[in-house]
Amino acid sequence: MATTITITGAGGQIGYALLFRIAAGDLLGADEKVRLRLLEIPQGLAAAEGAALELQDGAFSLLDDVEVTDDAATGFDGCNLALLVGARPRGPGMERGDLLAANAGIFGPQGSAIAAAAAADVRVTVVGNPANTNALIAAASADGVPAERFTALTRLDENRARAQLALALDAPVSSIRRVPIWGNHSATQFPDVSHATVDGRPVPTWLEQEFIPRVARRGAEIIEVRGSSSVASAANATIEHTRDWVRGTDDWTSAGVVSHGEYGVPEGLVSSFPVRSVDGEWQIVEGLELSDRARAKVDASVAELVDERETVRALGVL
Ligand code: NAX
Repeated sequence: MATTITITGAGGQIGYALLFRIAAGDLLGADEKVRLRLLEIPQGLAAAEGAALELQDGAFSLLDDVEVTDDAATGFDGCNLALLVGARPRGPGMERGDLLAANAGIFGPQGSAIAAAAAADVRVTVVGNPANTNALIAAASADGVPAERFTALTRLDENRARAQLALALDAPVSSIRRVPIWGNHSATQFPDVSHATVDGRPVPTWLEQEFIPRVARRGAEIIEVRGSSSVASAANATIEHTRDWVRGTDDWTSAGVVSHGEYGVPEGLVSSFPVRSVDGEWQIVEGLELSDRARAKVDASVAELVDERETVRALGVL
């Protein structure tokens, strides 16, 4: 039996970086066959079809089948894992409300199509921005699918945070653990060093001042230097997030998951938390102490999520 994986925006940059790693077994391991569904809009179909031809040329032994489509019902048919990468970028003169509305028009119908066509065990990773609120909209539109099956990617932020700490401390990145991201995948995110360890020892707190803006600005820095937004690192984080969800974790990581009121985050919001993956489900790590400073930072990012939800509600989407 192969696992069916749907990638939206498969003709785009992150899609291109994802497809070949999935086909090579990086997501589900070297023994698991995969069936890929590449879902695009009509303008993106040619690029996705080109990628599908290249997938053939890769002669991947794990790749059972590739289908390219612009029809959501076909794209999500029998899907076990959905990686929602395709989104509407912010165009010139577009306000934040316009961006939320345009993406609600994508993620609402995709949530409905997932509910109608996907497999009963479907798990959804939303990458396309604004990722947290897009995940919220998709979940709200997917009647009968538990909201916990919809998550937003904040693993890239966590990876950036761990890498920056490793550089600052001149330590291997593998020695840095427990650097959760709280809140929204946006400039308000709170990368939290207060629980971080390097080789099991606490990380000096003086790092925080320099570190938080550096992590939050990293996406902009990549654009400045590279001339284009993060692609391979985003695909890598998408694979790590989804792989950990399926296979489990032995320590904390970060993911945007639905709140049940943990840490005072309003119920129903998709917010990033420290999480563990146990038996195929994300569990929020509870009981952590938050300093007043940390609390204020979490609250500020969560306030932005509340505001996004209000904007979307005012549009009549939720
Ligand atoms: P690209 O513009 O290269 O690709 C997007 C693709 O999505 C295009 O091929 C487009 O045709 C397709 N698309 C648009 N609407 C669609 C729809 N309704 N159904 C299916 N496909 C659709 O962007 P790329 O660099 O690949 O980035 C994709 C998304 O990831 C963006 O929204 C970006 O902001 C977001 N990111 C999220 C990150 C995260 O950590 N959560 C980090 C990286 C990235 O910035």
